[in-house]
Amino acid sequence: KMDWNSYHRVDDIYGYLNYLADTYPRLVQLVSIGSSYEGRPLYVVRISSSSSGTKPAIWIDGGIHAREWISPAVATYIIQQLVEVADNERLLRNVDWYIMPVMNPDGYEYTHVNNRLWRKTRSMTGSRCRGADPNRNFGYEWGGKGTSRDKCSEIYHGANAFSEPETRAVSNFISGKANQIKVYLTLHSYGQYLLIPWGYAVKFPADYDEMLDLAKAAASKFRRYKYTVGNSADLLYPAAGGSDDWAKSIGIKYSYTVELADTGRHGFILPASFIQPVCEDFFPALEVFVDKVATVK
Ligand code: 0X9
Ligand code: ZN
Repeated sequence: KMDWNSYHRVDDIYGYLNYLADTYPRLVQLVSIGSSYEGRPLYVVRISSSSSGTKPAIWIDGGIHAREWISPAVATYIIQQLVEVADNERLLRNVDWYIMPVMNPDGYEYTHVNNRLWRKTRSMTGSRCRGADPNRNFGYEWGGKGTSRDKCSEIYHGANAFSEPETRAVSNFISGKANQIKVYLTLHSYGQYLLIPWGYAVKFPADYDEMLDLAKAAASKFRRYKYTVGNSADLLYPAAGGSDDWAKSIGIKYSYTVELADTGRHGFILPASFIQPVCEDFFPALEVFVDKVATVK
């Protein structure tokens, strides 16, 4: 039904999500939170071992940036592990999961069919250049440093905050569950970093030390790939309008951007042979987040 030896098209991934929802109806719900610019469904997988959504929850998204193919691959792997591996049941005992493997399905398809290195959404901008950078389009410090109003730029921030249907759908969904969601993880590539807000400037949230401790604990779980932990603007560059900053700004305490493998040898064009090792290396780190948010151990 699905494998982690190759990168998959959106239809394949969505087929797998539908299969899981059909096969494990008590555990898995497929929620369509909206439509992409080109009309594709925006799917969030809810994984919960209880029918009432009252447990603290962890959100994970992938595929914000179209060309970062390892990100949807890791997100679908996490879904598979949580749903189909009995040994991982303890990860569901005290936590609900919301996982959106492909936040930018139009861009992702475009990288498969037209341009492997496309990054943005595919919305019409009224110029010859399409798309906004979804990770500059969130409504916190929108339009600040590390963004561009040039529609042809890779970091075009969009016409306004949440101008893109994809970021709007995500923000509406998460806002409605802001009290339940305790951890926000957004999967990107590449660089092997766990990035802590703020990203819009080299500024540190008041609870930065707690965020750093948890990130370090997660990073200590990685065996194969070494991850660097620290402030996003400091380690990379200032970039405003990111999803991580927005999630943090609405009160989701543990909000991180994960830059998956590698460190640049292959970069965005990570060979498919890396999928399995990157997934297997990453998954155990989730335990650290579960233990942090679980009400009862
Ligand atoms: O620039 C980005 O959007 C992310 N790096 S990537 O190479 N995947 O494009 C980093 C985002 C870090 N978070 C914020 N700047 N808010
Ligand atoms: Zn990215």
